[in-house]
Amino acid sequence: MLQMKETFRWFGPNDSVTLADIRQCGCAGVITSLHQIPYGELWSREAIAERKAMIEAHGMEWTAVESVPVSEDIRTRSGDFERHIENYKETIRNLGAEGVEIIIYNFMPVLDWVRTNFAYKLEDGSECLRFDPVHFAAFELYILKRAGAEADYTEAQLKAAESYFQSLNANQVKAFERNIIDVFPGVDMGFTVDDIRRMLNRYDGIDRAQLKENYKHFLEAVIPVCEASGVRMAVHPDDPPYSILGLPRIVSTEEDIRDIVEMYDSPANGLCFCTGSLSPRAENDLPGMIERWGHRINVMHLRSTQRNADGSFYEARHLEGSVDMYAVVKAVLEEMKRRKASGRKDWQLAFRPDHGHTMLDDLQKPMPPNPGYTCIGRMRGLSEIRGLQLGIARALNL
Ligand code: DNO
Repeated sequence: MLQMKETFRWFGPNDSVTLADIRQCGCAGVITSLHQIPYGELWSREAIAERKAMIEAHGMEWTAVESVPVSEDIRTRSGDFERHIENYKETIRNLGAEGVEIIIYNFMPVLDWVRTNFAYKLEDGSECLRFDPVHFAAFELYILKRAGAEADYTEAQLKAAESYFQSLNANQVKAFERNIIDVFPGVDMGFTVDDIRRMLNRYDGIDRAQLKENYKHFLEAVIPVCEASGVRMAVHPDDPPYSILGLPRIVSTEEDIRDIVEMYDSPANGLCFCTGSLSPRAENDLPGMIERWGHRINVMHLRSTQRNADGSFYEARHLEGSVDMYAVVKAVLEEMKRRKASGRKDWQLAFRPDHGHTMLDDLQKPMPPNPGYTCIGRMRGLSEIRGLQLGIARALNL
């Protein structure tokens, strides 16, 4: 019977969710990174081997790296980008030599994923992550003070943003600011608003076409090294999947995916299919995208969002919300079946339940440094998807 490989994200030895916890959730592998190494620097073979041994000692495998971060120098093709690309290539070789075969990364300018609320209360008392364009407008207008930001919002949104911002006290403003500018997975960058302004300035003159050009250069440099090292790249979609801060975002739609696949034709140039990131955009037909681009998917993040009419969304339970998780899992199992039939060695796709709600005991704990990555909420999502895929595979004889 066909089943996806079950994994959990792990933020390394400092993560309060331990490898032993993850094993008890039933995972075969973890997805992790060497978060202690600064963006752009080299990962030595020794450091990789040490981390791998730690995971294997708990009876699991290191399924994929998330992420080997792409530095802002690489994305903007300025500063130290040539050295960073050489380091990236050497890191790929070292990962390949240690048998770690999948690298997740993103090409989002300046910020990684963005939410405006980390503790949005649901009707049952659990909490989830939420993005509200009105709150983001408040950040842009009153904290970042980005020139021209008004043009990205409607009159009604601007009004609502003003009253939202006025409703916050000084401590709330501070927390709100940190939530937006310093949520880089597994690492506290310590960025200030001025840092973000400086980073934004580096994108002067970089439009969509130029960012795609820079991305193409990156792929041309790293994909041949992947092919020679037995490593496959998996680009993570933009989250949310549209332009923010006036910056181009180029991994948001099916057209973007087609462009990326065509930029460099190789199985090593693949996708991390994140249903949660892609779903705030209603026209992203997720099962259809899996059907059409599944051959280039190298790993999956499974979660759902609930879209609202005002453009806001929150992270729904894994089997609820705007994502048809039944259709998604069915499409993935069918893709695995096609792969197996054609003799592909990488027929089995791995997924992690991306994010989970803060619920039960986790509500009593301090806000985790990695919002969305509580153990219990993710375990709930993993278990639900586990049951769903078992049911589909049995019923359809997959
Ligand atoms: C959010 C994550 C992303 C992802 C990176 C990949 O929870 O899915 O931060 O890890 O964008 O580079």
